Amino acid sequence: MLKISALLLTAVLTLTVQSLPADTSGSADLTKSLGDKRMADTKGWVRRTDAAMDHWRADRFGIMIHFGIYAVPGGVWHGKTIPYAAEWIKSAAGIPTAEYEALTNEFNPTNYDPVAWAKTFKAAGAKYVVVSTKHHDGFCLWDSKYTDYDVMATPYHRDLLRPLAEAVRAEGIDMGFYYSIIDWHHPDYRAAIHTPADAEAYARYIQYMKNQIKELLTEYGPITTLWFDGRWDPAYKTQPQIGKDLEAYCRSLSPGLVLGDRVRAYDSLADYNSGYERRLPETTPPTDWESCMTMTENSWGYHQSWTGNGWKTPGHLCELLARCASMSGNFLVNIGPKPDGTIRSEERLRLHRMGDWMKVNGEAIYGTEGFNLPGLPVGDLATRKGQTVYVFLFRWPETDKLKLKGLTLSKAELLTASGPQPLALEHADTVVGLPSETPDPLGAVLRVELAEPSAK
Ligand code: FHN
Repeated sequence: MLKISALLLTAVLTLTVQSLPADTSGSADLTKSLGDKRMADTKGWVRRTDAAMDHWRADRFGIMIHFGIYAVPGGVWHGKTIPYAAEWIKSAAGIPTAEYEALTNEFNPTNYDPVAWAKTFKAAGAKYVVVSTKHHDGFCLWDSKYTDYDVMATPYHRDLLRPLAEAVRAEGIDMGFYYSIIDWHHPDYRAAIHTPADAEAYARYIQYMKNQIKELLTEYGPITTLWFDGRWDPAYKTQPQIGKDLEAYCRSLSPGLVLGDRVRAYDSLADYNSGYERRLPETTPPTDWESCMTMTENSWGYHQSWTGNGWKTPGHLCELLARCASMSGNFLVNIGPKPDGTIRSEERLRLHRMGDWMKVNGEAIYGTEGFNLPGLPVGDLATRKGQTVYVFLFRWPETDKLKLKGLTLSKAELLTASGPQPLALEHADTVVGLPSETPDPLGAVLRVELAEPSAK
């Protein structure tokens, strides 16, 4: 309470929130044609080519972490399994606020080992991490000056973010923060604005967000990306100026910051399209983009039930990663740590299996762009880096010959755990000598050199 009272004195409202008309000009047709309600207007979108954005783009593979007091029930409330995203349990199980917030008394991740987490992320081959600092329930994982509803109110009583940011960076991985615009806890949050009093309250809430964002962007070392979420409530969605202002504020605090389009109302794109949630686009989008993906069907936070939840195999996850790279997009795979602070074995196993695959095949992912190679019997996933083309063989051809129609090749090799295996060329576009079995049950990569610059 002391923290908040002190801050009330200094709180200054910098934004007057009024019910502005929705700025959706131009986006409706595009949205319809792309069949994607989240896809915003690409008109006027400029691809960022500065070093920070190029770096983000080259990373291709990141890990998202959803951690909070919802991990304590882990999708089970009063003995009943709630078959919905575990981080939504307050809403999905209709838990009264006081009862939900009492979970702070039980949140005590004593086995939390950020160094071990960071080593697992490194072993997975991830290049960036995005951790939920505050989800829709409003609970904060750091010692925020602006609320008492944070980790300091729990028996754990220690900032969870600082040691994670340090450990992640020590592994050479970029640190990013997820931040929910929606807040079920904050008294000034409003889903919709009905009265002038609502507008005033919401303005105070926006200032609260800004205060917290300043903490996150200035007190935790270099944060490469800020991942906003929950822009769909009318209070935010119908007042696009709020998002624009928030975006400008973030950029003023951290000039190279990479921002997904969820910082904005549904009116334009920011730096990339972050709307591909638990799915991938069907064709290469005209913008930078990222797919965030659960390992199970639909739970971001820890859910006790793993079996029967539509989980993905390690091979499936590698294929999704390759599919993203083949369409010049990033892949952000999620984990939901357990309430004791450890990463569940199913997730650890998948991250390690992905890492083993990336050790051999990562050059086909990092720093590449999608390459158009349609009509192959083995699928059409391919990337390119300069004159090198990588063809993903998630379906093994079961024949020693593969024709890459339209390409003029000078060299072909198969990437294997014991190094590149040279293959012969029969014609300028035909690779021969493929072994009868795939060198990697998760999916192999054929690396070819183009003999001459290709327009593809
Ligand atoms: O409601 C959230 C959900 O819990 C999760 O955080 C995902 C991650 O992209 N985002 C929201 C739904 O769009």
